Amino acid sequence: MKRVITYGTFDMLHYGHIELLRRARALGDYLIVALSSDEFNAGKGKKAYFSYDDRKRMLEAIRHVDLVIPEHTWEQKASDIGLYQVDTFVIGDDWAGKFNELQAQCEVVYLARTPEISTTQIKAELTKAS
Ligand code: C2G
Repeated sequence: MKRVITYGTFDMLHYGHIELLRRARALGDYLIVALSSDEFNAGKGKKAYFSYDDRKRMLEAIRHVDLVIPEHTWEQKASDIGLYQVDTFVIGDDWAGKFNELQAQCEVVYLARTPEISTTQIKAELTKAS
């Protein structure tokens, strides 16, 4: 069984996220999503609209996703890869090159982001429309 992991906030889930998850899952047989906690998001300078629990519930409803675990720190990736026997680490290419050190443990894949959609853009357009 080929196990894949990816990390992110996945706030206000949109088709860009779904496309990432679909392609990530297609690289193996089992997809783990490490979901940024509300506290970790604060460290990323992000305040998610939906709580961790709500974001987790939405991800768990996606057929491409097999397991959701919390992302608490930047550093946990190396231990997660060992703990969950991960074969492939995947993330969008806005992070290209940032996690190459993980190549010592597993395959590292940067997938092209889906253009024209982001949570930031959605929030900005909703604010403008209101
Ligand atoms: N994404 C995408 N296309 C978009 C928007 C997002 O492919 N239009 C991808 C991102 O590249 C990322 C994933 O969807 O791989 C989740 O995006 P975010 O929730 O913005 O995650 P991010 O804040 O980048 O967190 O430790 C890594 C961080 O937790 C990544």
